[in-house]
Amino acid sequence: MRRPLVAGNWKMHGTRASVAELIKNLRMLTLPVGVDVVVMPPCLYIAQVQSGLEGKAIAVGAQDCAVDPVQGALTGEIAAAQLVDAGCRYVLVGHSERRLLLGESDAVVVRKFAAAQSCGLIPVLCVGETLEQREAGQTLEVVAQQVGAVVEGLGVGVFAGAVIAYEPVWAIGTGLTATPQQAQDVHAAIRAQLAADNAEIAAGVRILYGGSVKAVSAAELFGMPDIDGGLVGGASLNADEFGAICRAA
Ligand code: G2H
Repeated sequence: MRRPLVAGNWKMHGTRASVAELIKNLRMLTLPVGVDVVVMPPCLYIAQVQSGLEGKAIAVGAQDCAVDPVQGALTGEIAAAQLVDAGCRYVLVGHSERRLLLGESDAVVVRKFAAAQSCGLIPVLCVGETLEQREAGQTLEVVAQQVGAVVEGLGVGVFAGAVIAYEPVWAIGTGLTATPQQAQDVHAAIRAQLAADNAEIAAGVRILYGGSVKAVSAAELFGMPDIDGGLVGGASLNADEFGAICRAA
């Protein structure tokens, strides 16, 4: 009953020329019916991608937004309302690269989540543990804290229509993928955490897996009961590979 979603996070990759090439190749893809497909280019290229993909069933999203939803004096940031104006439908919040490399706290992530939703964007809340935390047996605790911060700050109701992406940090861009069972265990724990507050919202929220997803690993991951699609980084820069991942959802 949950509609699968596959999102391509292009991260800080691309030039106008390479983006044009990727758009051309994405346009040629045969995409599955019944699966939501999104690409998230660097902000500079959102307008190019939005117009380049016009008429194709691929939505555009952003990789981050400002804590304040509307435009104002916040040098270097981009407001959720501006992302909507540029044609975005989704936005990542709390990607681990921002949490770890830029020091983004749960409090900041909660504000970004709220800012996104207040403008009608679908927030994709990224959560996940580091290798040290997994080895210390803290995986479920860490993820519960990251999800819990949003529930405590905004209420469980905000997850109606929102998306969660579980991305173990040790699997991001490393070529290591969580086994389908490792991922399923965390996805089930997230859903159970939300169900403790609201069973209906928990049953409806889409939880994506991210971390070195490739065409070869996608079908098995997406076949798990609580995995509703993927957040794909490196592999989303190749249209054929991305298309194959979408078709596995
Ligand atoms: C995890 C993922 C996409 P990759 O960050 O967000 O990237 O698939 O390259 O591990």
